[in-house]
Amino acid sequence: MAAMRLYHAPGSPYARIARMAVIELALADRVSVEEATLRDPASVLLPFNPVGRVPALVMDDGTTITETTPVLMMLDSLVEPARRLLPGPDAPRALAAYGRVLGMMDGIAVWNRELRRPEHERSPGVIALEALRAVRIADALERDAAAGGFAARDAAWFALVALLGYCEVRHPSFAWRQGRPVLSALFDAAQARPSVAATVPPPR
Ligand SMILES: N[C@@H](CCC(=O)N[C@@H](CS)C(=O)NCC(=O)O)C(=O)O
Repeated sequence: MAAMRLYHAPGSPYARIARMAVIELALADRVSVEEATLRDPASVLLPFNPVGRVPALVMDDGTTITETTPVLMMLDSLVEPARRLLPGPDAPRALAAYGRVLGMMDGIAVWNRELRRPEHERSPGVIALEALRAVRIADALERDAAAGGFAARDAAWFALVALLGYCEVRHPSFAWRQGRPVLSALFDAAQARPSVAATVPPPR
């Protein structure tokens, strides 16, 4: 029986990285993946995780690890070093790529949250700032990928696929494919990978 529980929400790009990691690291017999509601006072998550966000990894003793990177660190620790997904300090470029993708994910999350507000509550300034940030980072990622980045199937690659997958179906306000053929091709090719195919988010 699985001793650990990974809480997720089907639309969360952060939780999707952890869900793909469970599949990639072949941890399904040790980590059960369970759905939690978000922004819900009755969420199954809250007794373990006052933050109320996903991903959250509940260990068998109740210790709950939150935030994508610490969750990945724990999942990685369950397999032998050669199979781990998170880049270490000995791979600064991969680490930089991972950080860059997470930074863009944070910005897209802010932009998307703003768009979900009633129109009269939206901040045009926040939307403009995040739209500009997204374009800037996506252009840099396009250049990174064109220069040979994202060749390994590491945390940076899975984070990139989760980010683009989120934009594709849940944040269509951002025309991320436009002018970015390398990222588009990378994303399209990624869909055949079982961990990617099994975790596609629902449309919003
Ligand atoms: N910095 C966090 C971000 C996680 C996050 O924002 N998750 C969202 C879903 S995409 C969430 O759980 N939101 C619920 C809330 O804000 O209450 C991480 O690295 O995991």
